[in-house]
Amino acid sequence: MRIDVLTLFPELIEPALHAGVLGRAVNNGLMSVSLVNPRDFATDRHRTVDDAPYGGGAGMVMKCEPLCAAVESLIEKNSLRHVVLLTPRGRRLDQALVREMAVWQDMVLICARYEGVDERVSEMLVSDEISIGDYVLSGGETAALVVVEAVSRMLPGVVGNWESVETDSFYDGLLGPPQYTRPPVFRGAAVPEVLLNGDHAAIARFRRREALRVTRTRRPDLLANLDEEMLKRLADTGRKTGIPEEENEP
Ligand code: 9D3
Repeated sequence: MRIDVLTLFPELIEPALHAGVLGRAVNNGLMSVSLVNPRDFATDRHRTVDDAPYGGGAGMVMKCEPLCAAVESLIEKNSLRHVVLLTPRGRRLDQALVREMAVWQDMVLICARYEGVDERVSEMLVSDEISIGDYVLSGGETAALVVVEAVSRMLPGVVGNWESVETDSFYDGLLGPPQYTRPPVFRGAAVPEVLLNGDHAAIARFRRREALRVTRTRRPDLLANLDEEMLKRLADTGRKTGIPEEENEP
């Protein structure tokens, strides 16, 4: 997958591309991420990228010309089909959207600063508008990193340990169970016995039950969204009947 990120602050994104799981994916060429600064496409003496809003009001708006010139140079180079604007008004990012994006050959992510981009950029060039959640950021850069990292994990070979992707997918739509490591007792607090005894079927049942308990306690809204298939998978690996019977509501 090829991703081009359009940003006035490439230095905000650059170091994150070379750390951890994402860093290995980029360094191994499993995905390529290029940073493009719209300022490099401004043609005036001061390389202007923003201007005051028509109609007045606070702040500045990102100008059409440099942004469009930058996007169009990428389209020519790569025959791009997905031009994404990161914006608070966009479709909320979730794992379902991440999966949709993971099959795209390429995308350009446009990061806005100031009060946003001239509406005409959206109308003329943008195919998708995405938000990462209902809180106010100062620009799209951190949102772009969220998209790049989440999408990268869905590409074959990026997460070295495929089991952890499978585990994530098993718990798709659920929170994970609590995890423990050594020592078996820490300041009087013991690790649940079942995890120590090597009975893998019992461990699987325990974890599934715990995942459901944690999800019900912390994010009951997630349980309402589970689809038929997911409920069946959870039931199949359980004792006969699955979810409702095994859960002991306080
Ligand atoms: C305070 C200005 N707001 C007036 C209603 C509009 C506004 C413009 C630009 C608010 C935030 C931003 C900058 N945010 C993003 O570029 C952004 C974002 C976000 O703020 N929250 C969640 N997802 C995203 S994706 C891009």
